[in-house]
Amino acid sequence: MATTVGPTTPLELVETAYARYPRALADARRRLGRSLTFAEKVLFAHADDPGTVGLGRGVDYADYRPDRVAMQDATAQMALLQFMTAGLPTVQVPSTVHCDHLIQARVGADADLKNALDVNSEVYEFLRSVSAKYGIGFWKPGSGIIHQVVLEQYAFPGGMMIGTDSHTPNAGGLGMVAIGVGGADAVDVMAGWPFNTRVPKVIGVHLRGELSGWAAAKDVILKVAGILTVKGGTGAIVEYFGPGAESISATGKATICNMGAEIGATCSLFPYDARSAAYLKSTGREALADLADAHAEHLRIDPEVMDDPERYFDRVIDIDLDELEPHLVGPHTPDLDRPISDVGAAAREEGYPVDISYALVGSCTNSSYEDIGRAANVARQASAAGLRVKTPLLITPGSEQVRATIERDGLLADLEAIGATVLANACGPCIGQWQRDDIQKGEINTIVSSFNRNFPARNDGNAATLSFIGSPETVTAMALTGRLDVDFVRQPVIAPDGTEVQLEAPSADELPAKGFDPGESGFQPPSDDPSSVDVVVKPGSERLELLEPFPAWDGNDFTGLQVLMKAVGKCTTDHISPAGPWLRYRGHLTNISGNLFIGVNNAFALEPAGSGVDVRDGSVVPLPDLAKRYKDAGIWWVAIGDENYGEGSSREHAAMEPRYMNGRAVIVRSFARIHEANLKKQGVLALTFADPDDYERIRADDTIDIVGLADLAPGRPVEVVIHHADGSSETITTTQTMSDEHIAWFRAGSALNVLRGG
Ligand code: MIC
Ligand code: SF4
Repeated sequence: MATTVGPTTPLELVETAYARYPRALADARRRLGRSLTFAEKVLFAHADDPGTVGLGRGVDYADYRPDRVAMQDATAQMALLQFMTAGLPTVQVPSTVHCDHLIQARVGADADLKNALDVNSEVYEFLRSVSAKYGIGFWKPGSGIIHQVVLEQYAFPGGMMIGTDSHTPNAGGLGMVAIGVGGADAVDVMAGWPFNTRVPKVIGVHLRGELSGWAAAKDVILKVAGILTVKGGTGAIVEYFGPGAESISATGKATICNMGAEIGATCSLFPYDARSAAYLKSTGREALADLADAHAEHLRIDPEVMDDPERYFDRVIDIDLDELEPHLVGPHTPDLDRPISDVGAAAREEGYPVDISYALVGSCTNSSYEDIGRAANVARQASAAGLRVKTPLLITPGSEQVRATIERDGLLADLEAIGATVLANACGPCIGQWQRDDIQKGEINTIVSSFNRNFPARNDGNAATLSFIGSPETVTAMALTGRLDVDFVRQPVIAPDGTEVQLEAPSADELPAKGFDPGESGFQPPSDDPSSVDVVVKPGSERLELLEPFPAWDGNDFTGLQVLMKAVGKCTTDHISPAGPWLRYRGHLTNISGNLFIGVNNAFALEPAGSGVDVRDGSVVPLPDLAKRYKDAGIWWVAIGDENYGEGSSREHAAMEPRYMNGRAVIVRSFARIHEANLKKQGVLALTFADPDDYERIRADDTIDIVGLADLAPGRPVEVVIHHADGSSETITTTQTMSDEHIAWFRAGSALNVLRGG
């Protein structure tokens, strides 16, 4: 059955979703014997069978039926190359593709977009035609960043969606359980299968007081990141509740949910309230707001839970918004959190360069009308006092609708008046699509942004850049002071004539008084004659390559595996398979495998990052070359990781590349959720040291056996034998989180092989 996909969510889809609530919640209350959090309500209402779905939070695997799927261009290529092999005529769930990641920021919006259309034409044409053929809605380059477009058009309170991007949880700002996944998970759902995941734990964040002054929604999540750290949300939904929630706009709530990805949360969620209704109405969805009003009791926490949260949540965090100060996190990790007032001292102690080389506002996290409005308010104060930025300031609007509206309302002009440059409505510098000429590689320098991630080399490809994150108004104020060590809340900015200007806390409309200007529509519906659409993947293309199935498991234990590398400390997906210039090969597994592990700090060859030792001759070579050498020689290998291995992005390339290059297993101290799921999907064994200290036992010239694989069963530990070069050996225990279904994928070679066969 073909699904209709339009530029916005049809009311019927929401009605169908709401119709499931009364029965599902009755089942949930009966089975749990208690009241429910909002997250639990949404999960039960989307369970494949609410009467039997597993109840064990953090233990059971469960099948859910999401209402939608969204994909962005950098991950959609691999997702759709996989979907094409499933042999289905059309997707079974409303799905959309959004072109946002491949636009490089160089000079400004118009020229950059033109250039992107030119250099990426083959990929855009592939995505456009695949979408047209298989019933998928297509958003052209320039229409905006996936999460902003989804918030404006598709998100709805009490809905559930998955998206092939880790910041999909942005839609939680409108009360949607929106989960970031790898492409293979999206393929399952588009093929009509349920989305299978562990029943999440639920962390409650109780918000008291009200946001005011310089404190912004961003500061709430920066504070939460400081408390929970980059792995504290793993396996959990973070549910916000309490009176403070109502003091935050819908887009501010989305900012908070968006950046929940940085604490590893499965997703984050706010209840439906008057601010959500106002946003729905302002974005042309009055009827949807009325429908949500009529179902409001389902779209928030039960009162008993609000009164006694400790009883219902796995953990409760309390934040008093009245006391919240603006914060800045960084460098190199989003949980290194400090109030602005402490940043100067930290910079002196840690030796961070205090002159800021660039300031960047935008990204999917912080590019709403209100965000730009507050930044523009700071800019207007500056202009009135004759100030201009001391640090170059780049602005990336989140969507065409936001861009057209902030242009119409003069907010862009306010920012341009202090010297800001406006870039295309896209990810741009957030994902290394930033051609920066002012510094050399290796030069230590400080940047501040309103983005969400600050891993080394992420923005400009330079691992020596120290990247700090704050709210858009904080970043704008810091562009005016030009320095990390000026506390703009309490200290003045010095004008060129020497006068002192004290910036005041900004205020701005949360929604445009004159309504949104939709700008140029970027939506293309699927074809009504799919058989007439040809999807072209040119043989020999360097950008796109059809996929060959990975071979099935041969039934034998893995013996004599080499250790390709042992990651020390942080190893994010930006370390495993960086983006920036490599985004170019996201549809070509062979070519993108040329970046495998090039950002990793390998214990066996620390300098330069991304090197490994060929145990056969002791030579030190780049890890992708080493993996290729081993593959060409028919040698299988394992990779070893530290804590929270695979943190960050949903890109499944970070799992497909090791598989393709002869990796059999990844053994770590702990995994980030999406990456662990991606490894399993691609048939790689994802193992965790039962004793984290066993990580220390692994040496460069060891060989590894992974034994007892014929008896692999859910929850059963897996034995690993380490053979040292001196002839000694040790046996250690690892754990795994495979369900029967995951074991079937491993045996078949990948989840896709199972889908194709079934
Ligand atoms: C990111 O912010 O890291 C990305 C780029 O949006 C990724 C997706 C990708 O790598 O394509 C994400 O967050 O999942
Ligand atoms: Fe794009 Fe950055 Fe958001 Fe990822 S985090 S979707 S790269 S804007």
